[in-house]
Amino acid sequence: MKSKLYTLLAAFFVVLAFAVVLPAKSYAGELVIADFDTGDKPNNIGGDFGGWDKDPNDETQSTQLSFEPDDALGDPAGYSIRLDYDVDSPNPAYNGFWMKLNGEDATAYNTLTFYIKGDNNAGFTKRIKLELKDMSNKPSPYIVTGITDQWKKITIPFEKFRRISDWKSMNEFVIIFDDINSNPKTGTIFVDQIALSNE
Ligand SMILES: [Ca+2]
Ligand SMILES: [Ca+2]
Repeated sequence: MKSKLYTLLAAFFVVLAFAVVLPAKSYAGELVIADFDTGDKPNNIGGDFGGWDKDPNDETQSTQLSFEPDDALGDPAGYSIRLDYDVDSPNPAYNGFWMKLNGEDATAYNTLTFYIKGDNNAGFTKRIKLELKDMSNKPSPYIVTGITDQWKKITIPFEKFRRISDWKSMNEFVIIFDDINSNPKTGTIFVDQIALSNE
């Protein structure tokens, strides 16, 4: 009788342990790098970010960054970032968005995720180039295609970023608009909820 009670108790604690441990584990499977929900810098891991331009003196091309009260996860108090790009220039043109990853250790994760959409009024490219860099600063490129005017989650396994050699210490996430991949050459793209996850 007594041993039956112990068995029941043991079973109860095993179930309890799973109930407590499993959700905690899946929660720890994601690191949000930037949700932009403060509507300000820095990102969630203390990293700076902004728009960049191949030639800041060339007024015919740029990416302007601003915060947009349109959150990818539907939070009414949240924000995304709005990138107004222009690679329509008589000169070679490329520009975009950069964000520091502050030496973050990514070895507990295997996937980069974020949300993206375009703006119908301004027009938008369906295709952008990304780069991820570790501290060696070698750009590891990836082309994102199929952007629409609705929020879409992009999921990229780490092995697509072939030139990253040290996932222990990440430096930078970059979005590039250029006069080859960007069509139309001026437009607006929204980005939100950049994260590392374990899928
Ligand atoms: Ca957000
Ligand atoms: Ca222009």
